[in-house]
Amino acid sequence: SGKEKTLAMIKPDGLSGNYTDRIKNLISDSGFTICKERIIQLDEESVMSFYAEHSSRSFFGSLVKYMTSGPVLLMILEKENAVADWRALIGPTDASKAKVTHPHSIRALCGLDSEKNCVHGSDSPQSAQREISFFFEEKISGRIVPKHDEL
Ligand code: YYY
Ligand code: MG
Repeated sequence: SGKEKTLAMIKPDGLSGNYTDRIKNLISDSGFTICKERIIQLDEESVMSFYAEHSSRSFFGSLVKYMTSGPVLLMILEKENAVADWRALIGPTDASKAKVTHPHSIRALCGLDSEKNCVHGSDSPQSAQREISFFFEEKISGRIVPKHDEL
């Protein structure tokens, strides 16, 4: 029963809407440790690479625009069963449905719809490994925002 890591992201609307403190409180109250965090302004190239599995979907262009509309907060979260537990805490993809079916989820709290759903979570341990290395080990294209911008 070792600890597991997952990749969490507060998307542009979550960050600009000042939900960060509430989300971080939910993170620590749920037993996660934040191992590393960084704020970055993603560019189109890095979003297209991050969401490559969705590149043929009709919503892809709009998704890229949304994800580059402002800085995001990236976090590596750690606990036992981190991947599944973080997915459970954020709730379903469509935030408007989450408000009905999962009213205590983070997406219900701060999301809007199936695109603007305020947070991301890796969907499997394999995805978590890929996404953590994508954002924390590779030199991704995008602008690193100085830490004091978080406040
Ligand atoms: O993993 P999760 O974020 O819950 O959903 P995915 O099905 O992987 O979709 C990734 C991302 O794409 C979603 O968070 C918003 C966007 N999206 C969308 O804009 N419209 C949809 N109908 C489905 C997904
Ligand atoms: Mg997904």
